[in-house]
Amino acid sequence: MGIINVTPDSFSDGGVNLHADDAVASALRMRDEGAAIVDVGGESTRPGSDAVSIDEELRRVLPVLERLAGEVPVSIDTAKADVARRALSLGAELVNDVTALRADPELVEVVAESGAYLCLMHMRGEPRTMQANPRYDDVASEVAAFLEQRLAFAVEHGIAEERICLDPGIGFGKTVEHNFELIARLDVLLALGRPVLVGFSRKSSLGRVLGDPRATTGPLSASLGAAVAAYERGATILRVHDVKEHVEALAVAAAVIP
Ligand code: 9MG
Repeated sequence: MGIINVTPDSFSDGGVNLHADDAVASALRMRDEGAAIVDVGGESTRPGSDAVSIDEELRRVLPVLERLAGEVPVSIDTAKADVARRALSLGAELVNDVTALRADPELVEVVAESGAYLCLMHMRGEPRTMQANPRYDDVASEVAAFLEQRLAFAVEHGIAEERICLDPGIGFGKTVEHNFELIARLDVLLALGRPVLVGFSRKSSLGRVLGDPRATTGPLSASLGAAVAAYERGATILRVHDVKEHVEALAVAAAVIP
């Protein structure tokens, strides 16, 4: 899954794809490099970020979605029912909701009625405050319990279980240690019986584990290491900025791992 942030303020690529022409070109390049789907989002979810209005989110993503329709499978990264509805009408196939259907009570119905795929992600707190001292007794079990409950909620509201994938939410209310433990113990999430999506690409925990305690991003080399580790432990979808390099690294890992 290639990342297209149509935002001015995402940490590692803020502004790069803010203009529709650039976002479309990036998405088509990612497709050509081997992305199975591109995840288009108009609201940054980086730690400390503020929410944007529906109108602003639509203004950012609609011109991109219009031009990608029929060109590449698209996921819409949003927690807002109105944005998801418009994206799905333009052909988006998956709704990537970092709030796991908790932010907008109408979103569950929009996804159910459309028959779209859905990604349910774990987040402790909200982006503005989530990195303020997150604590867990057992991070893997607590994240799994949350995702199990959100999966049940989605299915009860008419979303087919086969259409749902789960995501530990790397960096969303977690310390560096929590993030790496979640990958080490991915089996706890896989036990829920759904495909797991992992988004470690360029995240600050990578820079921090490499020795910079104030890092806000991580390098490509470290992103590749994390993606291969997640793949080895059973992740099905890797959400990444650098598609070509990840496709190559994962092709080699796949050649080793049957
Ligand atoms: C939008 N977004 C930013 N990071 C993400 C992650 O790790 N997973 C998913 N599903 N979405 C993310």
